[in-house]
Amino acid sequence: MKAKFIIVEGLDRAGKSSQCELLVKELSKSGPVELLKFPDRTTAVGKMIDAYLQSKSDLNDQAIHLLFSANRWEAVEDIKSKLNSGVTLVVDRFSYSGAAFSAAKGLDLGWCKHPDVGLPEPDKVIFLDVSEEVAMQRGGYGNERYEKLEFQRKVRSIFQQLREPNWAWINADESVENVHQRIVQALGV
Ligand code: NYM
Ligand code: MG
Repeated sequence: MKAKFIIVEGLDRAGKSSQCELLVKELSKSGPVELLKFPDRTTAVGKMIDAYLQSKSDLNDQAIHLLFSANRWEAVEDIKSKLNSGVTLVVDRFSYSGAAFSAAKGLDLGWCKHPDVGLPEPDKVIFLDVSEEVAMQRGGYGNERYEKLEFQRKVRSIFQQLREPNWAWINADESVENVHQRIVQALGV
């Protein structure tokens, strides 16, 4: 199997982390696979993002947007070298989250997309669409910035604008196993 760059997107509480883990397990049956997650909170830039998300620091909307983008750019050599050496990457959030969460604050969508131009393009985007009711049943949102119903609604509507025909838009309200099966079907593996 040729290495693929697979991006998993969705609102908070959509089940991305669990689904990414299951997908990595499944794909590893047919070749090398690794999981990446953005924001990567372990880098210097990632630590600034983490402080912002936890409201331990304040940054203006443009500045934090550019930090999220920088956090992807600082991984670009690693991403490219892995893909070139045949490692499929499953990525928990990437540029689409970057655009959707910042544009939901009222920033221009075109401006939001621009800093990510030139980053690797996905072979497939899986969007996990969770309803508000199920997100609430899953324990509701946490304490981080953006984890508010009204804001998540706006983010979802921007994701709908970003959606392209090749996205797999998957109902994430179902059981973990069902959602996993749908993802596997969408990828044709
Ligand atoms: N987020 C994530 C952004 O606002 N911009 C980005 O570029 C990325 C990758 O960070 N609410 C937001 C979405 C989430 C938050 O992500 C933290 P996670 O996957 O919950 O750790
Ligand atoms: Mg979250």
